[in-house]
Amino acid sequence: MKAIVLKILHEKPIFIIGLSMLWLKTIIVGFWDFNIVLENPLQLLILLLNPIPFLMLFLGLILLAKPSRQAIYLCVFLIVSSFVLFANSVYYREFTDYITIPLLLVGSNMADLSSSVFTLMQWHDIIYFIDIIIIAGLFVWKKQALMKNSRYRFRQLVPFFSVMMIFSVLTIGFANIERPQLLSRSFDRELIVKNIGIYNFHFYDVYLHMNTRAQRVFANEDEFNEINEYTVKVEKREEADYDLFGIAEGKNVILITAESIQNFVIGNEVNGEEITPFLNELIEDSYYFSEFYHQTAQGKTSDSEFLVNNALFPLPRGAVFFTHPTNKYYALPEIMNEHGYFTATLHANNGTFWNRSVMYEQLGFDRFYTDEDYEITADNSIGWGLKDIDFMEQSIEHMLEMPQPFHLNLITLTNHHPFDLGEEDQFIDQYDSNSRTLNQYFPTVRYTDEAIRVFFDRLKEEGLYEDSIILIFGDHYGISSFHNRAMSQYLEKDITPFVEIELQQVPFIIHIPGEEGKVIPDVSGQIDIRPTLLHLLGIKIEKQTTFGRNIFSKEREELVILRNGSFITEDVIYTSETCYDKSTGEPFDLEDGEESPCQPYIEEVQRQLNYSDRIIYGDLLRFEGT
Ligand code: GP9
Ligand code: MN
Repeated sequence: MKAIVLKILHEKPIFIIGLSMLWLKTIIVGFWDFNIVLENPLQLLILLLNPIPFLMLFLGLILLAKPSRQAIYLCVFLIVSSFVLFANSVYYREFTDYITIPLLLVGSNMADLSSSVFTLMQWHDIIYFIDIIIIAGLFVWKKQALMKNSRYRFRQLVPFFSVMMIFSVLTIGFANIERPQLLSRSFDRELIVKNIGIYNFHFYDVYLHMNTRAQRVFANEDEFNEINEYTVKVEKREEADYDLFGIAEGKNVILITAESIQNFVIGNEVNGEEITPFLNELIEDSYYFSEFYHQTAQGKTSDSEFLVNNALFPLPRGAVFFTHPTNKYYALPEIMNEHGYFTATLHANNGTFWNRSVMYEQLGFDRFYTDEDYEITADNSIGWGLKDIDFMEQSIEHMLEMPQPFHLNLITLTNHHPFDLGEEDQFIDQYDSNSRTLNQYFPTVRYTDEAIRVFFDRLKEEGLYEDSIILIFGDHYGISSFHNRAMSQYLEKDITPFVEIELQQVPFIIHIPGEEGKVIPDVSGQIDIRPTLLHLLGIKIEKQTTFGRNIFSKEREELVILRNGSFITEDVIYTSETCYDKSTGEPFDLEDGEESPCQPYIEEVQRQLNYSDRIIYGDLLRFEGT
């Protein structure tokens, strides 16, 4: 081995320089952009080790190529790897997550994200490409000295590849010591990347991609029955409290998906002014779920729609709207249709975004009002499209034409990253911090709040209000952890992992005209919206292979599962493999051998996520009722 390494060093030093710089860069941006925090020396060792097998593999492959082509292959390798790193970093800034293959298949959506992407770039991003510039310079300047024209045979490189294998085994071995069953059990990509490294993660993702594709072929009725039996048990446990059963029977249903509105703005102020004056007022005479979490992942808004319509979890990778639009579902619109409702979604964006037009058909919506159904001009749009106030006003006009009772989902748009808003629509001033995103967030939230006020006023004017039940919920976070410093300044507290989970709370409000207001403190999440709504409407359904629970049920177990495997109960928050005491916000101080209060839930959480994924990957609902 020593001989071959010396030979490469002697004959092709530029390879070693290039790959060493890539290695160093990968480590630096790990800390810098991917927020990697080390808790023990083993984690440092893992971090230093895990890019090595990948780099060695490609070095070996390039060495086997024709000498005249090696320089070009090296450059292509460095450019592609750097781009992978950079693309992940930009994505991570907005989503605190890594890119997966199904996400790349969402090409059309990515184009729409361009306005957001530019605001996410930073001056120090030059680090992602500086090594390429150096290598290109070296090639021009001293190619002869830094790269001899020698060729390598596979036989010569056997010791080299053997050492690469040893490094691979060590990387996987250490990762498994640090986190047993890492690859088979975890839904948390941050944890996976931290332990196996960003490059290996992408290989693992390719494997997952192929594997999930195969699951439908091997799925069978027994698998469905096993999962169904489990969900039915959950349902039985909770057939309690009929207090509110049917109180909204026969009413029009209006669900408002409030883009990127988090719960921390509710009842809160910025520069001494209320951020959501209308919602604050509305809560006074509504059911307000004060600890309600979004459960979305890479599919963002579409994931929230999936949760609400199916009471299943969205997928751990990609957006189910794109990956499984032809599955059999028994979704909310279909149920409402069965009960005589006209069902529609109203959203002033194009129908292909998130593959909505295709997925909505499958979910059973009668109609999808897209950008083509709205009058959109330069004056009434900003950022992603039609401004929310105009959207609400024009939606009312559509509603007046619809058959009743109707079940509608209105999806707002203005409060979307990067939160652009014209002067004339800023009802409150921006915040002042180092994050332009957070600064701009407050006026756009305030604007959407105003749009909802306009909507309510118009409902009343048109006589639609009394006969409706209105549900408002936030689809997902608006401010990612990339803005933690500014967030910490605003909230006047440190943003610990515990607080980060708290920040995943979004508002959920159910307004039933004539009913008194009540704060419901139970821990709940988007997956619970459907059973809760059906309860209020007095609708009971037979097919119940779902995971949501009626929040009004007194016997409901308070357990909310986030898509990455974090979870929340009445007393604990579990995240990043740490069990936090909700009463103190600190990790539990456990004696040696003492079981953590989170332990009893861990298996249940994994099981539910796993079952839900198997339903989707295996298209198991096609076996329901057969
Ligand atoms: C697009 C809108 C925003 O139509 O729903 O989608 P998001 O980026 O939040 O998923
Ligand atoms: Mn959204």
